[in-house]
Amino acid sequence: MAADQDHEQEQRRRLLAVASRFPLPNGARFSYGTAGFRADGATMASAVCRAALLAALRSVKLAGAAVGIVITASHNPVRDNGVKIADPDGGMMDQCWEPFADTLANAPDPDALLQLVLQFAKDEGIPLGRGGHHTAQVLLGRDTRPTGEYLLDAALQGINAIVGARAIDMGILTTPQLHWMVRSKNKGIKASESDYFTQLIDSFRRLLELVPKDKGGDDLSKKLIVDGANGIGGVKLEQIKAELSGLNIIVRNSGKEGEGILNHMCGADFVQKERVTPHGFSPDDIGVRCASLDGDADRLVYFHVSSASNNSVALVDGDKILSLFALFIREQLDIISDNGGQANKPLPSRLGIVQTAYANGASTKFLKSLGLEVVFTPTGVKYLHKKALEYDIGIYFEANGHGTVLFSEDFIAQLESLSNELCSRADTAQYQAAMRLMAASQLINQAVGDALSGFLLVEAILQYKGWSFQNWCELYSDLPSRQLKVKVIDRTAIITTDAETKVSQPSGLQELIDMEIANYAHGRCFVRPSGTEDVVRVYAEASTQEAADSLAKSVACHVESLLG
Ligand code: NG1
Ligand code: ZN
Repeated sequence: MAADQDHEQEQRRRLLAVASRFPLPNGARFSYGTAGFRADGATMASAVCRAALLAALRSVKLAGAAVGIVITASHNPVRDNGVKIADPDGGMMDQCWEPFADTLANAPDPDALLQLVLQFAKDEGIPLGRGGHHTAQVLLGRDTRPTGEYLLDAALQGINAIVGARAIDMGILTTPQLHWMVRSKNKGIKASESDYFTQLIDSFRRLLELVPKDKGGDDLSKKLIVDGANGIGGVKLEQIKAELSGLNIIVRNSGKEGEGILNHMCGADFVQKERVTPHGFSPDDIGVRCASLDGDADRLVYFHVSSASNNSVALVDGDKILSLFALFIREQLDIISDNGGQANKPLPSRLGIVQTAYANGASTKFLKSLGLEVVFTPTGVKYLHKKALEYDIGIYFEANGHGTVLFSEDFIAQLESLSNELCSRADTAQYQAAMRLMAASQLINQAVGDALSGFLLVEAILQYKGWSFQNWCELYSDLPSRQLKVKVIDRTAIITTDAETKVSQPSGLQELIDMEIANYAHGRCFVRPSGTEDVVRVYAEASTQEAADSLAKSVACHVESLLG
């Protein structure tokens, strides 16, 4: 009893102490958006400390399951930083805790913070102040930003503010590595960085072993130049590339001293938005397949340097990566169910494709033409991921290159039992298709979009199909599109419905958008408030680039005059 009281006192003391060590900067206001908290790195210590404290609370609530903290601002400039929390399954923190994340991050003084935590713990039934054994564990990862180390310290202090919580620093990692580690740890499987690499290298090798003998390709088809955005992805790729048999990988913007600035004129976000070659690429690279990662390696796009006279690129974005994955998986499922005269037990194979309104209309049309089920969610990985989990195999991608393929446990179990049944007939097409799906499920990150595992799956599929970059590009032609940002006084004045494709407020805006769309052949346009920047985004598509530009511009003018 006395010991309990001591622990309770100790708990209060620690919360007050940490809150006074990391006060909310004057005038700051944090909001836990689609990417967690983001701001100038130098102003983030209190938000990072409190997010880490929240992660520890979440771990206590979930009976000590490992929870993750990633310190990164992804594709944003090097001076920015951010923090997000990973749930025990490796996915994003459950949205129902986001409002409290905001309240906690904005607590004005130590006493307010203490009261908020105590009240929240009471409401949520979180047993605080139990000493003696580890009641919570939080895994920490950070990217290569210069503010990373100082924010790591703030995070460690936030975790240690919860009695019984243990912080485990996993070091400098890609965002998907940390999510993978959290998931693996809670599944009771090996969760170190070398386990992650071994899984990638082994499953990639197995996929290559299953490439039909008449496919594969020549030396050029095995060459890949990777733009590492001067971030952590390039560093990790350098560590494993020699072990990726069957590929000749050259890393540029690798993050080495002197090579350039993180995400500056390079990386997946730059290439996808600007459609030009990243820093370090030139017409000498014409004809070679190139890929760009973002600063924390959870986004991936491909490109070809397309012209010697200007720096334009032929882009393969997340939609086309998704389309390649969908084709491959559909093909393997068809091979398995095509019993070739023999009775095969059908696999439960509800295959679902999840996109957002930013997906190019041509990709959606292509996927539907394959007879696939395509559904839409609002922008933000947490929505896409959740939807994809509803299927036996769910494939989701944002156009910007964030996405993955999720295999349900039930599906994997049935796949395993099918391959056991078929193993005496290892030369059959069915067995090999089952093995390909199994290897793909081990290669592609099941926790979150992962540029490293994503590009390895792309490379394996291109070799399996014997396809060039050009063959892949020609799956369909993107409709010309334009994205604009509009600065408004209050972006929350825009409320959307139908997976963000329609505006419900302010009234009258949707009618104006519809009127503009009616002026363009194949016109499509929507607006939504960004979840990560203080802007309203406008997206338009039409049959020509001029038309897409002009549609986006007219709609942006309406937004500006109503809300600007
Ligand atoms: P916002 O700022 O809400 O549009 C952006 C991206 C998202 C997602 C998040 C998280 C676009 C149009 N939006 O969100 O897809 O990646 O950042 O980083 O690309
Ligand atoms: Zn990222």
